[in-house]
Amino acid sequence: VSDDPAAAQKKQVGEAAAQLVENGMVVGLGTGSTANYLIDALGRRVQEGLRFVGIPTSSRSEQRARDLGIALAGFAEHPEIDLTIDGADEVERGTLNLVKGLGGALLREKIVAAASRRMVVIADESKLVDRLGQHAPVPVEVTPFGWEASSHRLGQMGARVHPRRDAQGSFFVTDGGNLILDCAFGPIEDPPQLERAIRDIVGVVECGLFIGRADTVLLAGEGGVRTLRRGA
Ligand code: A5P
Repeated sequence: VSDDPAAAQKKQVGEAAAQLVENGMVVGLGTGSTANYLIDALGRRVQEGLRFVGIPTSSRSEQRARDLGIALAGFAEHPEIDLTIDGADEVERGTLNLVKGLGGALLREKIVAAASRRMVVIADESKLVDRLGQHAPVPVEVTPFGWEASSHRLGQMGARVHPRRDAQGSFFVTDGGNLILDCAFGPIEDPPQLERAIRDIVGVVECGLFIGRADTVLLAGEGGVRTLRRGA
């Protein structure tokens, strides 16, 4: 917590969101440092007797949840999810559209979000922006074959494109075996249109723009946790 100034807020909002889970629910478990606090708090609630099943959005979250004794399931048993709680890299004021995927899990995160009746996003105030793309690049997951062509096309659409690398300098490989191109577009005027245009590129598997998926954002700031609702 000490080397991340936002960590106390992430912890606070992760713990608040854990209270939304009720007995019998199927719950999508997000990825990232904020979601880790959620998973830890849910692990404690399981110790106290809460019964639910989790569908994790990454192998990291799966491991963490398993270690804490949280029951896990897949889409074969539960093709529909009651509630997903996940972090975000940027949240657009008003629309609650999101940029996600700086943690590398955007494909699974989007599949889980799409299967969910409700998506609650947990974030600290630094994530709230007037325009998506203000701080974060849009991560785009592409197949390894032909990634250079996908990158070229994204460049023609106005992005500065950086293939993501791991700490050793090799290409970062997602849970799905794909690559990520971090695409800096600057402030995005029309995120729904950009999402469609990116997804139209052959070789693109998914992109980190989440349009109309979050119903609610729990936002932690110095004054505590406040709730933002879409359109409000
Ligand atoms: C993971 O792929 C992302 O979508 C995360 O939700 C995002 O990076 C948030 O991470 P933090 O909670 O660590 O900021």
